[in-house]
Amino acid sequence: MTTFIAAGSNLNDRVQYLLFAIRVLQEKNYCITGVSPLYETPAALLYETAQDDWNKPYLNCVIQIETDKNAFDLLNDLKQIEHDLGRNNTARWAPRPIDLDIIEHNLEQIDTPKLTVPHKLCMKRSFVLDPLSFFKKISPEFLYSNTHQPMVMGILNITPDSFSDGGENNHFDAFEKKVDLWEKAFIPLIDIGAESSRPDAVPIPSEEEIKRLSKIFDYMKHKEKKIFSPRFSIDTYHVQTAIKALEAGFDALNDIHGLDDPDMLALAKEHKDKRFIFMHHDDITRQSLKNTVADIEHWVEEKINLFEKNNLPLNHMTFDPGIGFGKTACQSLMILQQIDRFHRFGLRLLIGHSRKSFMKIFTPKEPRQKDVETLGLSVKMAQKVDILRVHTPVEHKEALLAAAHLENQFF
Ligand code: A4P
Ligand code: MG
Repeated sequence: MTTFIAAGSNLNDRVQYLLFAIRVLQEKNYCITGVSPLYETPAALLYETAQDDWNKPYLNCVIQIETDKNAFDLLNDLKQIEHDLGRNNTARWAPRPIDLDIIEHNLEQIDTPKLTVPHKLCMKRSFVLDPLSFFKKISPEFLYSNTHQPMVMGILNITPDSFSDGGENNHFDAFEKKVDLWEKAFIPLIDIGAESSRPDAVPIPSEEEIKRLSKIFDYMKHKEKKIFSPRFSIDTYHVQTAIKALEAGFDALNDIHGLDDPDMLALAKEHKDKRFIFMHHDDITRQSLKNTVADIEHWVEEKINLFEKNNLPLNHMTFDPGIGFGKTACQSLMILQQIDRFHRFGLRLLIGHSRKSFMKIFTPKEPRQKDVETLGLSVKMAQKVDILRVHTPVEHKEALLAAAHLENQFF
């Protein structure tokens, strides 16, 4: 029976409490089948009781388990774990080392004084829905609420000619340091690319790409598997590189050629446990501006048909409209303006606007200097997309957490 548990902590070492809870669940013979990335969110508080020192940000995640136990036995176990981890302030919504709630249990409906499943408030709470959406399709009207917080994906380029970070991560040490830094800041996703995709970059063959990535592949194979470490995607359109990356332990593939290559599609069929980002990249610069989004919608529809025909789990497919790829600056801007038109597909939605040249519409700055503009757009886009792919993920996470306080929920 598949069950989802929402876990939250806003006291002391929040990661340790969450890890502890997962470990104890395992010891109690619950089979952990998935853990979402961590979301840092403002505390939702109650009007009557809220005190300043209760207003501490939470770390939340959703834990997917398989169990034969009924929901009441599970609830007893969760209460025991909360107690054992030192939860003693019984006031409602007081700060807590750990809170474990049953969100869904074998799709049962339970409504008793002791237990309500699905949890009665979960459909209102982005700190439950956002991590839950990592596993399940959630209807857009619930997901993209005022308090929705997208996942931030850090861009890590291993290229000597990268236009936006000047190849500074060319050295493996710098790579490791950055991953470590981002992990400590709870950046959930890291996208690693070894070929620059700027408009005038010289394409490289997969052999060269694999050579550039060889140390990273070793790193991925041998790195300690931690529950909350970031998920890694490989940014490549070369099948050979993608095969090696997935074998090495990458969690996802980011294909700027939109899985057009039949071999790439076959790879997706082979790795149904992995995630795939498919980007729109057709040249539409000659199409009329007003049809921009409609053209891309049409392309997405065809892709969805193809994925369905190939039995690919749509929940694992992320759509990227490809800002700056085969588009004029105005077309790129228009996509951002009308991004919510893509919600109807129910696919996870990623935007990669960071440092891109369409910003010439409002700034003459060089790519590397456009981080403030990127962040400005990100904060405005945050409630409409699932993933923001950016060069400055730590600053993004901090800015988004601050902005989320303006939508803080006092019930
Ligand atoms: N109960 C009923 N249904 C359930 C269920 N599905 N799962 C009963 C777990 N328990 C359930 O819960 C109180 C009683 O609800 C239990 O004894 C059980 O019999 P609790 O977890 O002890 O108390 P609580 O957590 O204070 O209340 P509740 O209603 O669970 O509220 P929430 O939703 O857990 O709110 N802000 C952020 N950003 N992140 C958070 O995780 N959590 C809360 C607590 C407030 N603000 C937050 C967060
Ligand atoms: Mg609770």
